Amino acid sequence: MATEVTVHGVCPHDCYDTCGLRVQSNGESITRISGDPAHPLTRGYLCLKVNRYMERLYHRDRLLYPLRRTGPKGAGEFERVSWDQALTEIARRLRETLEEYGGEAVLPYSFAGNMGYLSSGALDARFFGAIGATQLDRTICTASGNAALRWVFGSCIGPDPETIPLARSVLLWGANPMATNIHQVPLLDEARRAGARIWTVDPLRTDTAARYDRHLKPRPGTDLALALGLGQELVRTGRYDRQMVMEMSEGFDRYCELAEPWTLTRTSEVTGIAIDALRELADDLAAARPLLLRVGYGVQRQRRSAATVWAISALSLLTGAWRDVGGGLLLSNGDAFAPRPLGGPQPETRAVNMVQLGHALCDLEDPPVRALFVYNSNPAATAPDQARVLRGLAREDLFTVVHEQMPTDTAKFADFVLPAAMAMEVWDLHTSYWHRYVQMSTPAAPPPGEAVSNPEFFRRLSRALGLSDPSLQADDQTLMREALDTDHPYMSGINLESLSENPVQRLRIAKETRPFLDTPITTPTGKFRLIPPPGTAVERWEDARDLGPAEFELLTPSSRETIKSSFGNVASLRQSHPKPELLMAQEDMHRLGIGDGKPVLVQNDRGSLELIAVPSTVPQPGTAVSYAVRWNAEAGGRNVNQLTSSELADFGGGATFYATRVRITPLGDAARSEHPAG
Ligand SMILES: Nc1nc2c(c(=O)[nH]1)N[C@H]1C(S)=C(S)[C@@H](COP(=O)(O)OP(=O)(O)OC[C@H]3O[C@@H](n4cnc5c(=O)[nH]c(N)nc54)[C@H](O)[C@@H]3O)O[C@H]1N2
Ligand SMILES: Nc1nc2c(c(=O)[nH]1)N[C@H]1C(S)=C(S)[C@@H](COP(=O)(O)OP(=O)(O)OC[C@H]3O[C@@H](n4cnc5c(=O)[nH]c(N)nc54)[C@H](O)[C@@H]3O)O[C@H]1N2
Ligand code: SF4
Ligand SMILES: [Mo]
Repeated sequence: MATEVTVHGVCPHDCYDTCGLRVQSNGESITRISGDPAHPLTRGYLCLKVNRYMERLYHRDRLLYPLRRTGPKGAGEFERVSWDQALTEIARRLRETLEEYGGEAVLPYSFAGNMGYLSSGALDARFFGAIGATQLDRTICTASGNAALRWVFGSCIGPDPETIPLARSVLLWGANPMATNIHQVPLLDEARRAGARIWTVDPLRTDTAARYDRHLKPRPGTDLALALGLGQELVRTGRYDRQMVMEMSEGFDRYCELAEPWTLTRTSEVTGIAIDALRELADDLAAARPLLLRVGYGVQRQRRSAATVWAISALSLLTGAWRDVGGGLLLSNGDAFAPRPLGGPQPETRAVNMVQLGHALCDLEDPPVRALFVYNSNPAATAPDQARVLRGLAREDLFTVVHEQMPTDTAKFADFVLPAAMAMEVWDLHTSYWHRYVQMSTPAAPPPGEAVSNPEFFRRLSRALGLSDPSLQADDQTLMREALDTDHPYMSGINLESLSENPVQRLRIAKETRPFLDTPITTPTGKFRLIPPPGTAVERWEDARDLGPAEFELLTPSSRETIKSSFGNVASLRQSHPKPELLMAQEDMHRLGIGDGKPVLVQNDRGSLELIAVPSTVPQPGTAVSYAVRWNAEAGGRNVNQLTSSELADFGGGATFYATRVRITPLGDAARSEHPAG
């Protein structure tokens, strides 16, 4: 007889909130997933997506058995094989590659599909380290912003989100918590009820911008000018924290030199924000306390990403925002956590920047990439410069292994697809890049079919290849113990025993601890850096080239219904937008003769894509929006990443997804005949 169990789970997806889950099962399969009310910040409720998790967990397309390719690459034609057959063949191909080309011909590709400690950067990293594979620089999301934070502050630490209700002025800068960080919304609302003014700085009229008090709409990619302009105004009027700037920082003179040209007039011209609004914001920055700069990753998917995050960080120093509990700058709390990394020592092999996967697959030599292992990621849909990525994945001489839960666009290109367990079916430990809780996730039921966890997949691969190092076979309990075996004071008393009793534990750091005032500044000199990160061209400003008549800035930010491509096949989340859409300002559609709901061709030098045009007040004229990212399979094998560039941002190697220019033209006679004047 099956027995009812309820366990504490953790949402594994790449999201600020890292929610606590309550997972019920009958011992054989999971029967219900809800929020765990015992989590102090995620408080027992879940987002739109994870409220539908049962639909994803036992989706009829969920991968249950190993598959071997039978058709041409990308056709998605497979036959079922046993794990033994799959592993024997994979090991044979891998040995051949290692003998003929060496370890660097093998490329792992993974990101944060599952953020658990055991699920990424653990036995996977040990395995690829053991065979001397090419390293992957995992840059696609936060690299430039985080590099800028580490440059200015020494680490990615911000105020505790539990202190947000204390703030009396909040800037949500390139962040859209209504979609991406839903558990922050009640904290912001609480601050507002207590009298806080909340600003949104976003080119788009997002739900977040609509909810709060003031909305500044910079032209995409001009936030560096905005931040320097505000800083210039604070310095010019003498309204800055002299002690923080003079005694705790270095490079104030250089900062002043760089900010000096950014008068409010010039700032207004470049950003498109009215001078009065700039002045009002500068006044708030100068006076309102506690002041929280809640920066989102949206500002750092532009060309001047790191310089922008540096300049916004400088505002946190000029204003002395860090002095107040509830104030400071919060982009990431990722470095507040100290579990021990599980990946082990890595050999000195070449590195590939994951943003440039297309280039790596199509162009690398000495050696070429001959074998690709994808897990926790779906690059055929999510990587930029997609045409090149797909060309690379289609290479007949590339051996591709994909460990997945779903038949993704990437899995379609695999030689072997291996079924992956879901988070509610495996042991794991989780931290968060936003809040300060460590959580243990307990499996509620076994994985269906022959699906296995990420650590188990890599144990099997290591055995198949005959690798003898015992650390490659470490079991889950050992890995969890190793991760928690740290003498970091924040982790004191957080161990397997205490987590088994209470699976949601706060780091041992008081909410009132002010980063960098009550804790050390960890830059090499122990001072904040007002000098910009090296190589960022702060002064070489090319004014944004004017847009041609059918030219647009294309933004492809996070959708409320998915996490990037994850959840893209959950039907109930798709109902309201069955086809990939392009949101445009009504006047742009009218000007170009584009009818509501009509197809348009969106193109640039990298690729093209058909989308359905929908009039919207979200974008301003000259900007168009398509939420990222839809499955390629929905639209003739392509999505918006046909249009995005693999150019790297200014520092830290990050992606530039939001620096995309496109031309938009109506498609089909129907659209044209409705607007003969178009
Ligand atoms: N529902 C949902 N939640 C998610 C995700 C998801 O896809 N869906 N993704 C997860 C992931 S992987 C991440 S990294 C986080 C990201 O979550 P956020 O940090 O919120 O970042 P983004 O969604 O990339 O962008 C936020 C906002 O930046 C704006 N933006 C774009 N360009 C500019 C610019 O030049 N200047 C300014 N000021 N703003 C700009 C966009 O219009 C967007 O509204 O969210 C996570 N949570
Ligand atoms: N145009 C555009 N493109 C973007 C962005 C954008 O804003 N605009 N954002 C970028 C950002 S911020 C990010 S972070 C990337 C994210 O891009 P990806 O890393 O590709 O993230 P997902 O699309 O969520 O795909 C994660 C995959 O991992 C699988 N998975 C989940 N859990 C497990 C597991 O335990 N084991 C295994 N083996 N697999 C698992 C899921 O089924 C899913 O297919 O996308 C980037 N792409
Ligand atoms: S996706 Fe984010 S908000 Fe939704 S349940 Fe997971 S962690 Fe929570
Ligand atoms: Mo991300």
